[in-house]
Amino acid sequence: MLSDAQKAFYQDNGYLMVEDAVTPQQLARLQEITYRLIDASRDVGESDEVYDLDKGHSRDTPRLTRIKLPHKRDPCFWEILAQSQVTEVLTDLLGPDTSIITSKLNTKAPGGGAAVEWHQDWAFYPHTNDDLLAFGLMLEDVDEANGPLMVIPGTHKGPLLSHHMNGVFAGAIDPDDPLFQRDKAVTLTGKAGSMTVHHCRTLHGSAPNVSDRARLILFYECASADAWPILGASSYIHELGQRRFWADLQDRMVTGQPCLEPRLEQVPVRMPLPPAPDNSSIFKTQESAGARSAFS
Ligand SMILES: O=C(O)CCC(=O)C(=O)O
Repeated sequence: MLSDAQKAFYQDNGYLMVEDAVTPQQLARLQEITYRLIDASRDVGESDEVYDLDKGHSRDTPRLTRIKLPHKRDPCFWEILAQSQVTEVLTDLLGPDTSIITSKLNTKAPGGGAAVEWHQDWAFYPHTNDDLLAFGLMLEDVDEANGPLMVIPGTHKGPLLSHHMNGVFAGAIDPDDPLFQRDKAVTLTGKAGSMTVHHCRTLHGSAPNVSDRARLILFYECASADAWPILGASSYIHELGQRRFWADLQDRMVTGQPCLEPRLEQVPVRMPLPPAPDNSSIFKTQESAGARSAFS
């Protein structure tokens, strides 16, 4: 699927835009399921295991920050990752054996949908090596106004910035960090069906949605099978115990086989501890830890 030039661009810059990552039929199906899920949130009064509600959510006006783990909500979300052109992009960049860490459908509502403060995904879940990436499949057009993803090229090869604030892991950098070169930011806009790719160490964030259209991006975060998680991140997997961990790992394999020999690389790690008062999502982590906003 990816040309050598695209692979080299990703290796050099730590991000990539892939146009027409899904077919029009696949896109239409994903949109239909997504709008059905959003509609079903009308009956939900507080955030739960499926929905993260945004301020102002009501039966009449559903406002969500996120649908959690979409690949567990409908088989179509799994098929797009495991049996489509998206799968080819995954194996082109991470090799034949890959697993999913998590998925989320960030649904920035029109007129204010929350910003995501600048961060490196790696700070949330360090592994034995950094062959991890995130896909962001655009389910509607993304432009400058509806809160596009922004990345700082090349930061995947740089240091891990501090994500601690007020003595806890805040899931965001300090906007005044001298290592934060905001003037280098690239904004990733595109047509529905386009997909962003960013490396787990690439610094990224996104502004609030100031348009009158929803910003729907389906994120899949994946790892090479030889990247093993380091204990201490805020993941359910650490609670599973050995037998359930193994069963869960089989379910999370997207392509190929689990790898029992972790590849240990010299990577910068700082454990995301102690946790923020509410670490149930990135939005809650950043808010409850008192992360300073780069967007206000
Ligand atoms: O929704 C976005 O714009 C960014 C999401 C993100 O970076 C995250 O959830 O880790």
